Amino acid sequence: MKRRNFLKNSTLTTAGMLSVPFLTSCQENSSKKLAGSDSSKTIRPIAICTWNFMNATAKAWEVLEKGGSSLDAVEQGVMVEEADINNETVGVGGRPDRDGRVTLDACIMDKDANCGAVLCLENIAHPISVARKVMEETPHVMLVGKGAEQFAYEQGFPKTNLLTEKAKKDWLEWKKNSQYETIINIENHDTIGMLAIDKDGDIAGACTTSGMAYKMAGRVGDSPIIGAGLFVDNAVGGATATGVGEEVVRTVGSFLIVELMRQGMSPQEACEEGVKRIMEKNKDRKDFQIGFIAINKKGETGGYCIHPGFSYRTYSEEGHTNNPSDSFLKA
Ligand code: SD4
Repeated sequence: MKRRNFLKNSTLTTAGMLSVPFLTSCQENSSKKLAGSDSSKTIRPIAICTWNFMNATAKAWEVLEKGGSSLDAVEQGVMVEEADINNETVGVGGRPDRDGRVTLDACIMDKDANCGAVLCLENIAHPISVARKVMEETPHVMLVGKGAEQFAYEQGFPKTNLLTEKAKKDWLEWKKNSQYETIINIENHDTIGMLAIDKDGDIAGACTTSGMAYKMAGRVGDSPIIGAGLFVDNAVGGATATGVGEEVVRTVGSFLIVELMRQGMSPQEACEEGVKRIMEKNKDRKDFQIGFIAINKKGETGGYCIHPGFSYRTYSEEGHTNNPSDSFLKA
């Protein structure tokens, strides 16, 4: 049975319960205007993603420009990074766990609050597409490990070696010292989270990663967790995250940001508040990076991070820009 049909009634009911009283204030309270965006005007279609992934947003734009759905746009957009062996934090070429296994996490969410995720998936090059199949072809939201892999083969995905020679060499080098640490803006932070609005004004999002380099076997971060690494509410907007997933999970970061937008904050203000909540729980710790991006129903965007160095890419009919994000800890 298709998940869409299976859950149709219950998702509609939930959306109805969650929606309303503050919706209109989203626009009225948008005080900050971001580079390249005019807050008086609705900008869509539009695609945005974490970091400066120009090819990924260009692909998403190609879909949107032809009148394609935001769901197809985010899937096809992030697949570009999953296939790029030079991106060491996503898909093929991703850094392995400490035992040398590349395990991938991804999730996707559509305009109707349907969602799907795969966690700790091995040997499959495009976890985002498996996540979409989980959403569309099963009654479940998440599949993990061997079960997810088995499901992928059943759906026709080919077995692929994800560990490149370079990633293997780096891992063997790392094993000599076995230090488990993150280097801000350099290592572990090229996860792609993407949000898009299509010509009908519908929002979808996708997030995909190989997670933290040299993580413990079985470790999963925020990226495939709906509400943490990604959240979309078609009545309000969407948000997605990159960085140290444990901290994003603790505040259910992306859900929080969407809820803040529902209460009237602009995407920028909501991302700032999301980062502040994390820092309130980490008063003595400044050795990690997190970046959030968000979009609202009008196509206004925002991004904020802990440390300088994070940026997000926007692609719309107004052109494409790399937006340096303001940061909690100034340079
Ligand atoms: C994680 N949030 O697994 C991911 C890591 C990340 O770029 O963003 N990498 O915690």
